[in-house]
Amino acid sequence: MDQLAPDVITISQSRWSIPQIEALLDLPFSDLIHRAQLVHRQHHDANAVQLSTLISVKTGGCPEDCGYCPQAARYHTGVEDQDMLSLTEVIATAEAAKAQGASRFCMGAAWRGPKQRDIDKVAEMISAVKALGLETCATLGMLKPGQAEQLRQAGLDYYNHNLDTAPEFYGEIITTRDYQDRLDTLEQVRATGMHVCCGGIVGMGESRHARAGLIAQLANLDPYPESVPINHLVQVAGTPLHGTEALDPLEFVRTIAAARITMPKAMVRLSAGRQEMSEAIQALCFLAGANSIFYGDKLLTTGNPEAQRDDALFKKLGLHSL
Ligand code: SAM
Ligand code: DTB
Ligand code: SF4
Repeated sequence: MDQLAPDVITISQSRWSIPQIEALLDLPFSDLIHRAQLVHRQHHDANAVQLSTLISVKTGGCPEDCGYCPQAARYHTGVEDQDMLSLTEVIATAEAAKAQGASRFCMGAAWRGPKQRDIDKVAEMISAVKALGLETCATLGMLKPGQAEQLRQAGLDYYNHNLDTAPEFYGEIITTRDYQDRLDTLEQVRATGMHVCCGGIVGMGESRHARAGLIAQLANLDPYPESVPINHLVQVAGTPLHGTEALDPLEFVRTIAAARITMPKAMVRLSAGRQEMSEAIQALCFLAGANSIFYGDKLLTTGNPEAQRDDALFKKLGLHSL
């Protein structure tokens, strides 16, 4: 039997220790999913999943050394560099995404951080996308003082900046910016009143303890992020993490459940890695509390399931889109 009674589970907790999260991850699978469902149904429509479309507004040539990333200039991954897209191209893609059913549009750029002229251009994109009635998100790297406020004023609803992994494992993956830099950017975003989108990547060779450490970091942000993307590493040839031993897919599902339980009101996003995942595992992720996906056949540079495939999956599972 589950050690904790259901009424204890539904009381929200403001701080989570790593051992508490490890205890969640260690639960029998059915108990963990049951607890995640209890929390999920208390705060969300269990059969609704938000559709978010991604666009890479500036691709490749990034000076950073994130070991998972196909866009880092120092790795030879075959990703073609692309200067910033025009406003017209972004609007056309956002209109198409909306017509296809997306309600959220996320603009990503392969920068360490934006320069002032970049902010000016992205601000125009944000305003135009917002004017289409889409929820807006941007992920542009580290922000300097004042930049988050300019983005907010342009109409940005969420800024995405991931912690990626636990502090103890972080140095194995990235050396060109540290954990505190990421926390500082998140703090700047929070200070403007914008929503925070912050998550991480699993399947990078980290331990279960490190996955618990990532979830603890996210859940203990005060307040915890409104949006939590959980990415499964997409292994790209040429990156240092290519060839990492595959993670048991059920371990990914457990991580989603832990995110749901510890951050009850957040949108938990089943993010990168769906193309390599079976429908059954995706269904378990929804059961574990994921309530958003990237929709459309491309993430930033890698593939994502075709929209028609996702439509068929939603039909099979009786899910409706938000
Ligand atoms: N350059 C900016 C930055 O890193 O802050 C924004 C764009 S970056 C591509 C956004 C996020 O995508 C990263 O923080 C990482 O979590 C995720 N990501 C990048 N490559 C990935 C991969 N191969 N598999 C899974 N997630 C990945
Ligand atoms: C996030 O957490 N995942 C998205 C979004 N935020 C920007 C990016 C996934 C990128 C996967 C690798 C690629 O396509 O380049
Ligand atoms: Fe650059 Fe972002 Fe990729 Fe890191 S994740 S290499 S910062 S594009």
